Amino acid sequence: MQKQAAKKNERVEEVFDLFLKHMQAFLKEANLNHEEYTNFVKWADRLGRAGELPLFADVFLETHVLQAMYTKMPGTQPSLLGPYFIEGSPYIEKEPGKPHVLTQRPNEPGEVLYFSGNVSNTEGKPLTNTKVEMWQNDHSGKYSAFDSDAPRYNLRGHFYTDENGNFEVQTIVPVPYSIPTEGPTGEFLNYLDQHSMRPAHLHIMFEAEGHETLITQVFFEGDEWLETDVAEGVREELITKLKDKGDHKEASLNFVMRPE
Ligand code: MBD
Ligand code: FE
Repeated sequence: MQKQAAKKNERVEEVFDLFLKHMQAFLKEANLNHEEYTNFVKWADRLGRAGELPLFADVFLETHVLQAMYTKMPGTQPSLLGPYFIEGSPYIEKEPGKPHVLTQRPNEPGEVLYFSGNVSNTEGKPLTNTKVEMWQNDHSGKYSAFDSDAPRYNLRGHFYTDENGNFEVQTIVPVPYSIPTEGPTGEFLNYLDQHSMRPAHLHIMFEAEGHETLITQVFFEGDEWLETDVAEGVREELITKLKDKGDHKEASLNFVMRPE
């Protein structure tokens, strides 16, 4: 018996036709030979088997998808979701008058950071009760649930903006991140003679009723990798200052969401 065919998808057909059209022009220009094609297929197979396809796609392609979609739109520029977001982060309660404390180990290594911001929309209205989801690496440069053995939701969590659209969270200062260099993605970086670093960043995602979900990142002035981020995720308006307050650092940034 024949297998039931999957339903035709017009969008897949449209995009694949376009892909082929541009692929033909690209192949002509690149002058690709069959051996190079075979090398590519073998490398892509290693990439998938190593579980690095999401990493590779998010490092080398995602920024171009975002820039094609968003560069001319009002509101805060999105940045990369990246390969290290996981669902189900804990809700972070807070004590009255104090900031939220991002999930962390009892003596989480690193410099204490108080990060605050305001969320409004492109019409200037403050967005109360907006879900703020955050994740970041730890002081050793690792992400929980991936390359670290910290608890699954370490330095991950969510909370909501207050009645004025404000939030404040206590966390640690993230550090520059090297993407894995041992696998097929690292092999590819070597071919390009490119470093593997991303500047230190906070991942942050906002969800508000009636608004487009905003997935973005926050970067810090003076980071040595801002100009050469391997994943090209930096946007000027996402860079803020890390202020030295003696026993801790402070930073803030405001965010603007687009109504749906
Ligand atoms: C990261 O930490 C990241 O944020 C992205 C986009 C890609 C690789 C590693
Ligand atoms: Fe990241």
